[in-house]
This record gives sequence, structure tokens and C-alpha cells, in this order.
Amino acid sequence: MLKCKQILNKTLSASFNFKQTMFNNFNFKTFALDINKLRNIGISAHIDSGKTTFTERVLFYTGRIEEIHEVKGTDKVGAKMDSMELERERGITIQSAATHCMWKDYHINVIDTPGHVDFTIEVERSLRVLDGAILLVCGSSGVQPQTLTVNRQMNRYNVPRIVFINKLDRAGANPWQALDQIRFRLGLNVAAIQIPIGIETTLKGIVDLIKMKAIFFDGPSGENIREEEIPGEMMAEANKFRSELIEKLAEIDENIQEKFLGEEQISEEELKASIRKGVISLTFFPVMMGSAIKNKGVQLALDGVLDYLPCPAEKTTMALDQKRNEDKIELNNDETKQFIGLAFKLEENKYGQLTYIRAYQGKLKRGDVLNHINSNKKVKIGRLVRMHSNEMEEIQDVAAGDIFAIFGIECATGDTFTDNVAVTMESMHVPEPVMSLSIKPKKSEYISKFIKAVQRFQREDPTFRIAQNEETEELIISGMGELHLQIYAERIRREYEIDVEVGNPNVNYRESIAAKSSFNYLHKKQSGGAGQFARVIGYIEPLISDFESENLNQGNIFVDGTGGDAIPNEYIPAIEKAFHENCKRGPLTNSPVIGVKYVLEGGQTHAVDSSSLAFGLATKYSMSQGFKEAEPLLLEPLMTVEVTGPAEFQTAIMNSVAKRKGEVIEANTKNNTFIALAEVPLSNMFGYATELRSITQGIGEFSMEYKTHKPVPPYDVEKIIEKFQKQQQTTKTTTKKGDSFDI
Ligand SMILES: Nc1nc2c(ncn2[C@@H]2O[C@H](COP(=O)(O)OP(=O)(O)OP(=O)(O)O)[C@@H](O)[C@H]2O)c(=O)[nH]1
Ligand SMILES: [Mg+2]
Repeated sequence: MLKCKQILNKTLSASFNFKQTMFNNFNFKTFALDINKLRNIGISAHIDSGKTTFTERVLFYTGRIEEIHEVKGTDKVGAKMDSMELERERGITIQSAATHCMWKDYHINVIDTPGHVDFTIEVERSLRVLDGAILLVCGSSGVQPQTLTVNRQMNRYNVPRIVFINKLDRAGANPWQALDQIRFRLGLNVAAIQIPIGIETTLKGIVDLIKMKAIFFDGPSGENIREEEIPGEMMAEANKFRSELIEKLAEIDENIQEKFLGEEQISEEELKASIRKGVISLTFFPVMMGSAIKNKGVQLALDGVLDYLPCPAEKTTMALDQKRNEDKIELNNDETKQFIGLAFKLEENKYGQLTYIRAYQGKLKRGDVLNHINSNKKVKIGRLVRMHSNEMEEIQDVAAGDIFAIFGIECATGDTFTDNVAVTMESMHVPEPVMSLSIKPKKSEYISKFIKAVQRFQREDPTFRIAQNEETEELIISGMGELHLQIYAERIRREYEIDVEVGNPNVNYRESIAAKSSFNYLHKKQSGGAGQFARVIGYIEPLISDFESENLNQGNIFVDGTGGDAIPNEYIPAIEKAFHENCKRGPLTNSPVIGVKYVLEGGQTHAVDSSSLAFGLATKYSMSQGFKEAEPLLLEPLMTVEVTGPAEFQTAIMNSVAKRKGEVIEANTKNNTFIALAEVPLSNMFGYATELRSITQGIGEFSMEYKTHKPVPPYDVEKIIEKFQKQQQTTKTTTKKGDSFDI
């Protein structure tokens, strides 16, 4: 058995650069960041909508990079924010990356997030700490299933947002269709504040409907902004969309309403103020337009960030008062109070653990000592840095509202650091992993290094879990989907140079019961040595009756209904512990048990032979006894799947969903595109990408998101149990002694 702690001091291969930055074009003075001129924004959207390409332009126009490099570009350099080798190779963002820049004397912290649903935790943790976001929508493919997910995440954290319709240079681009979808599918109260001049290959610039000017982006990288009068032939269109904007604002703003009804002139300042108010109160979402790749519209979006998105002081956050029963208290980014910060992202590099923190109150300078609330330990903050993708830039101090990083300090995602106040920040939503696979190094001499790698990834990513199958001693990794797990297997190969063997992916089952059932179990061993005697009597019953609508995270409940007579109090904790312990592995497939209530009503003890151990064992067997009669259920992950493809393939798409036992919830065709929304068991979705491509001539796309765990139909349960038992047998015989993981 290998002890992991012994192997923690080897160097990691993550490519971080440490710089003592001069901040030549940055003017960071001690505590001098004006909170009103600070913005914390995220760039979020569905996969491939151009987030990293957009952020690359942001960095270029703000002077943070000297040249623009494309995602998966031919120059082999790659975009700044996709710094991982795998990201550059595959052209997808895997990890969120943070940077900061100055635009017109405002300091902007930017986080570029991944779009693929498997990396959703990266979006979740970023949105948890950001004050505003740019929601990108592809001008050609419009609102995609993942756009709905990201929009829901933004709603969860009340994130004010600007919408940017990107890719207007693409064939088939249609901003009005995208705008319609944003309005009806995302349910956002939107209006365009810009319209494009030209479209597809003729896209030339943007009309600003607030200034009523035409804006062009000259120079090799669109860096020179030219403002002109709106071309005569576009005036009627511009007036029409400006009126639409004013009408929308009049619905939420009395001042605009009065002027609109009185047909009075509305000034640029009044319009901007009204939009800002609407954005911050989440009642209005302005729509901007352009093409990141053709360098059109990005600077105006940056202006929009300053004009419409809130500064940290305009957004309140809730914290939990640990001295008053976790009562909620409002934090207002007040820098005169004691420091409070939330650790929202961790990474390990050769300097140790790098922890990204959002400061919600107070100030912090290097050398200060903070209390790590979750461990109640004092930690000295040796160095403070700002991140610029994979580069660290050292700073002296930070204040409330800002985002920064510390390193060399151990903690977990969601932990709170304070200046001696007993307060924790509300944590973030962490979705449950839905897929698992077994994994091991090809050569057993690499086990220690391998364990170190998976442990590191588990610390960094709360949706990546490692566990050991106690019977087979196999190491099982769980995550959000095939790609998520594949990427980690690949990172182990590349970053740790260990070849790994992975098993077939399995979905993460859960177990529960459908009926109430009694138990009366006597555990008795009285032959030779110290005896064991314990009887437990009671019943188990289901807590969940509708798996589609009830909260599945309510856990399992233990109730002591003995009234203190039948079983001495000293044994009750052992019974409760054994119940929860045994809920970790259900009787059908060793999957975690959810939604079960165990009620202990009575029992029997023996003056000499009863013990906590005996009661623990009695509880274990009483559960097996109870489960048999309680109509055990095997639950599987059910996914909401959205499939899109050309209308001509409608029948083929519907058949493919039906074949995978999907239940179609909604299906319609718009503008020659067929969209089907269905609920499909995850176990039936393996290989769907390939099938969809082949039945739609490579054009069809789908996205899926976890909905709930629902009971597997009885005729499938037996097959799954049989497969599980076979797997147990084979891994038992192939796992050699000494292969064991000590995690
Ligand atoms: N035609 C066109 N292509 C674009 C535009 N913006 C980005 N792209 C291309 O779209 C592809 C995806 O761009 P990315 O910037 O990686 O998209 P992303 O949203 O960051 O992708 P993920 O992070 O993986 O979700 C790349 O091939 C880009 O060159 C645009 O405005 N027009
Ligand atoms: Mg990206």
C-alpha cells in the first residue's frame, strides 16, 4: 500500500510562469483601485461560440497582448486564454482562465469559461464570484441547448448580463433570428442597442442605436475606430430598432415611459442610465453585435461593460454568520471592514497550491495573517498575485471587490478566508458526477505518481471524484461525462507521463426503495472468545415518491424511536453511523443509497456480549433484510437532450431518439432547422455523437444536461445487476495483490 503523503513533493509539469510585473501600463497603487471603476466579468456561452476568440481581442485592444493569435490557429501559438496544451490542440477551452486589463481607466477582471457541458463547474464557480457577464450567442446557429444551461447558471447567481451576438460574418448569420430566440427561449427581456452594417461577407461595421452613429473598425486588427453618420439607406432601419429599444425600456422605466408617451427627445445619457438600471436589476438585457474573428464590435462591448454592468459595490452578496446559526448577512464590498474572501478555484503548480479568491470585504496585503474558517487555522499570506491566464503577476495588496490569487496555502474550493470574523460565504452549486470508469496505470511502478495526479485533479475539480471499489480494489474516477474523464486520463498521460488503462464508462447508478418494510434482526456470535449480541427492530421507508420532481439530495434519515428503553443510549450512535455507512453501497450494484428513512423502534441487548461493534453489524444486516421486502429500486441518470439538425433529417433524428428510449418532450421546426427536446437515460447515450453525425451528413448537433436519477425499468434491472456481478468477478480475478490504492 502506498501512502500518498509521501509523494507530494515532486514537481508538477503545469506550465505556469511567475512574473514580478512592472505594471507599466497599469497603475495599481496601494488600495487605490476605485471600486466604481472596477468590473468583474465572465465570458460565457455554449461551446464554440467564440468566447476565447472574443477574449483574445479584449486583451489586444486593452494592450495586454501585442498580437492576436487564433484558437487552433495556423501560427501554432494559440489564444492566450487557452494555455493548456490540450486546449490548444483540440481548440476547446477546458478550464476557466482569469486575466485583468484596463479599458478607459477602468480595471476589468475577466474570466473566459469553457462552453462544453462536461466542464460546467468552471462556469458555475466563475459565475458565483462575478458581478456581470457577456453572454455570447452565435449569430448563425443561434441559441443552443448549452446557451439555456449557461443562462440558467447566470440566473442562479443573479448575474447581470450583456448579450453579444457573435459570428455575424458567418454564412447564414441572422441576428434577428438569434434575438428572437434569446427573447423566447431564454425568456430575457432584450432589445438590440446596435444593428450590423452589412452581414455575412459584407459585414462592415455596427450602427450604435444610442449615439445614432455608424462605427467602423479599421486597421489590420480593427484597432482604429472610425465614427460616421449612419448611411442614408440604413436610417429607417436604425430608427425602427431605436424605437423598439425605447419601447422596451419604457416598459421598465417610468422616466423613459413619460418621455416616450409625450414624444419627447431622450438623450444618450438618459438611455444609458435606463439601460444600466435595467441590467443591474436583471429586468433588461441589451443586445450588442459583431464578429470577434473579423475584429468588429469588441471595443463597443467593452464600452458596454463599463456603461451597463455593475461595479462590485452595486451587487450584494450573502454570507453566513457562524455565531448566529448561519443567519444570512449582506456584504457590500466595504473595504473599511474586516477582510472576507471566498476561494473559488484551485490549481496546483510548481509553487504549490494556487488559490483564486474573490474579496468581498476589507483589504489584504502581503504578509497579513488570515483565518481559514473551514480548518480554523491561521495562515500567513506570503504572496499575492493577479492571474494573466497562466502567468502570475505579483501585487502588494488588494481590496474588497477584487479578484486575485494566493499560493502555497491549502484549502478546498468554496472555503472562506477572513480577518478573524466568524463568517462563511455561501458556497456554489456543485452538480453530481454522472459517469464513472475504472482506471489504472499500465505499469504498477507508477501507482504512487498516478495517485498523486488523480488526487490533485480531485482537489482542483469538485465534479471529479475518485473512489476505490472495496471489493475489487479498482480505482474508479467519476465525472460529468465521457469527455471530462477522457481529458483527465489524457492529462495523466501528458502531465505525469504515465500511460493509463481505462475501463468502459459506466453511468453512476443510485439505489433506493419504493415500499415500507420491517426488520427484526438478531446478530449473535457467542461461540468462543468475546461474544457479540445485538438485536435491532424497526422499519425502513422511502423518502422520495416522485424521482422526477423531488429533491434527490435530501440524504437518508435515521430516527431513534426506541424512547431510550430497549437499547441503551450508548449504542444508538453506532447504529446511526452504521446505517449511513451502509447507505454508501446499496445491495444491488454497490451504488450509493438515497431517500431512505431508517426508524429504530426497539431491540435487545445482552449484559456482557453487546457492544457498538455488534450493533453496527446488526444494523448492516437489518438493512439487507429490510431492503429485500422494500421493493429496491435501481436509479439511473436521466438526461435532458436537445438535438438540432436540418429539417430534412427530422424523421431520422426522431427515430434515433426513440431507439435510445428517449421520451420526446418538444419538437418543432423553425427556419428549416429541426429541434427536438427529449429525456433519455444516460446509459443509452453512448456513441450518439457518431450516430447523429452519420444520419445528418455531419450537420446534426446535440447537447445533454443531467436532469435527475429515475428508476430503471424492472426488466433492465436484472441485466444491469448481472453485468455488475460479472464485472466484479473479472476484476477480482485480474486485480493482482499489491495493486491496491491507498487513498
Ligand atoms: N466565422 C466566425 N468564426 C468565429 C468567430 N469567433 C470565433 N470563431 C471561430 O469559432 C471557433 C471557436 O472559437 P472559440 O473562441 O474557441 O470558441 P469558444 O466559445 O471559446 O469555445 P469553447 O471555449 O470550447 O466553448 C474557432 O474556430 C474560431 O475561429 C466569429 O466571429 N466568426
Ligand atoms: Mg474557449
